[in-house]
Amino acid sequence: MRGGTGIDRAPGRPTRHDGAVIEDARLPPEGHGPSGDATRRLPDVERRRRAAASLRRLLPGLRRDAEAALGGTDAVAFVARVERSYPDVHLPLDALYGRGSGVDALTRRLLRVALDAAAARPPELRALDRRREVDPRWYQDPRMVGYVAYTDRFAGTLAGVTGRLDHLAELGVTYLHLMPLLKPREGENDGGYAVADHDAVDPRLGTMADLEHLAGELRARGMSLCVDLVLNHTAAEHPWARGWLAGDPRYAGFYTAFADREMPDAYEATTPDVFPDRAPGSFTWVPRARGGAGGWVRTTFWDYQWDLDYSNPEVFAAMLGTVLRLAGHGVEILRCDAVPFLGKRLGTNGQNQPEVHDLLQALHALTTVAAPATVLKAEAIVAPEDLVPYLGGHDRYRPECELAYHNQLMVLLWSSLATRDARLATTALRRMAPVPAEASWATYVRCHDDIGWAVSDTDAGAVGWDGPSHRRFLNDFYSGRFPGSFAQGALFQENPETGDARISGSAASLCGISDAVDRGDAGALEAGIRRLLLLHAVVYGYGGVPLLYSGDELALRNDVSYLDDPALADDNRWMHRPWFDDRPFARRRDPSTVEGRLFARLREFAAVRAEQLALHAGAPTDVLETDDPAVLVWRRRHPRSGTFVGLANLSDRPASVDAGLVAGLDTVLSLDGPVPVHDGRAHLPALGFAWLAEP
Ligand code: OTU
Repeated sequence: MRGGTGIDRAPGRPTRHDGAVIEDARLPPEGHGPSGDATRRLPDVERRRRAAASLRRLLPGLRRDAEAALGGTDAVAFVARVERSYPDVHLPLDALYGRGSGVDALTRRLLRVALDAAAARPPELRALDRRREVDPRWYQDPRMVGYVAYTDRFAGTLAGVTGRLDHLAELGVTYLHLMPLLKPREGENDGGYAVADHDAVDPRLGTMADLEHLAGELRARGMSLCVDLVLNHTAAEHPWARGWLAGDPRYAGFYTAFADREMPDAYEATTPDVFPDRAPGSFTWVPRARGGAGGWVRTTFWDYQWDLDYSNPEVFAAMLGTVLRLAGHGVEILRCDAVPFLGKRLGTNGQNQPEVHDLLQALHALTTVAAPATVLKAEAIVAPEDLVPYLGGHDRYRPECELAYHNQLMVLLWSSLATRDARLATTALRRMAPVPAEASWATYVRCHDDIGWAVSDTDAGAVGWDGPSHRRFLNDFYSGRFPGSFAQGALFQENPETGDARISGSAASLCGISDAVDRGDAGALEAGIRRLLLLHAVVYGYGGVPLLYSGDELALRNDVSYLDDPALADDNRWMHRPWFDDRPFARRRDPSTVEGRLFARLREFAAVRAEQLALHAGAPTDVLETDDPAVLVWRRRHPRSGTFVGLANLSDRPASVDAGLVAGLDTVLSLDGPVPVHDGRAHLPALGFAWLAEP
């Protein structure tokens, strides 16, 4: 039951991926923000002084406790981590919860949680912690290649994944993201993003012991396990939610609810709907329990996903416990879901608020203290200027997430394929702020979600396009409505009030492979394969950690079988969440098949990538201007290996760039042999790409 009553539906309501609105998101005027704003405005030096004094008071006791809990060198290492990270814990907690002196006590309490978690780590994980303290930027190694899959669709169960590790090894995978696998609610569960128990695995997939076992097997093969951390909400059936509703004092203030529509209406006036077609609004009416809570409960996503209220430090403490337990089970990378939404402010779009960054910084610092082998990956599908801060790129640098999805690169690649023109990509990528050297992008072509056209109006304007019309064009193009489109996707969450929509569909289908197969057109099939490989070549060679989405290595097309399952039928994102199919899999070594071509090339991409020091993710990527609008050019420089240049021709015609861009470089990867240079130009065929590097 979702409240639609009395909500102003006038045109002009905020749209989700509308650059114009994203750019309008401003902090509320002074005096309207949470109390932490006073702390946030203090000069850095003053805040650091407070933190240093607080650490001095705490250290003697902490040393004793660490010695007792860990002993020996582990205790020394733990205390060193606390000393190093203390400001990164204390400053954000002070901004979030620092009314009076309570923050010192809170910090002490949370460090105790971290110490207990460190002590509970099994010997193999302590050994991994050691390694990662020696090599803290391990995730930036050019050998890193991620693979993203649903456990059941990929291998049936967690135990079944073991049988697929050779497949992953062949693809050079060093990082396995298994889609949500904690116990979800019954029935609809948003693909597992409605968690009913953080301490249990979905029984259909296995047990926590299976998860630990798999993590160990992966570790033994040099692969890291990544799991989703759904921070923003729990299922309505989660014990925290049940406890809160029943009035259990341990869960008081865990969720937000209002007795009438006044505040929900005020919030919704400026908050875009995430799922406008079936879950409009951001609040759901929940009848009040006797002696307990209820009312209009904040539900940003589906009505059965209740938003946690992080203005309550108990919620933060509870989530920290969850994180450290998952790390203790052997999870090395936590994909922090939907993080932009963690802090809500009236009068804003409810995303990317200062609290969100404070929360992530504190969570990150405490995780590093307890389990230094662990890294955080931000899932923030937002405008470019809002994205870089999740990697710690803010005015006052403070470590935040080591990784974040590069949704800009993903969106701009799809946009460029449709327009056969790389200028928007070049402009927008050049305008992005650099990321701190210790952080990296997770680059990807497709994922389990829809594609939201996060193209900003400013970037569109810079190449002479109108933002809204371009986004409309992209929806028309990828839903296949646009005349001559090669794509077979579908609109997701079309919002008739705003005209906004996103796109579902598998990479292969969006690249034209479905259309070509349906029409039996060999030329079109060739172009579709080249598009799919081109996108992956950019993503593998851009710098960062490339994430391969399961099924793309076999060019799997849209799968409409989800329509037969009533729990899935209303969410067309399931069309691009494929079942791993043994028939196409069996063709992967046959170079005369589509599967064989994709599989062999992706193996090659990973192998070549592993040898390119310039693809170490700590080196910056520079996107370069060029005089041929069809070509995306990027350059990476590494002090040891020298220069690396990537070229991608996103059009269906031959293209060329100034030969000076590639002077002295050899082609290390391409579909078409070494890049020919003549007449002062380096030439690429239609949909051609190349990586070039110093010999
Ligand atoms: C995430 O996505 C998940 O990836 C989705 O599969 C979930 O449905 C959702 O959270 C709720 O848990 O809006 O359309 O900026 O864009 O978190 C997908 C982040 C989403 C949001 C993103 C969200």
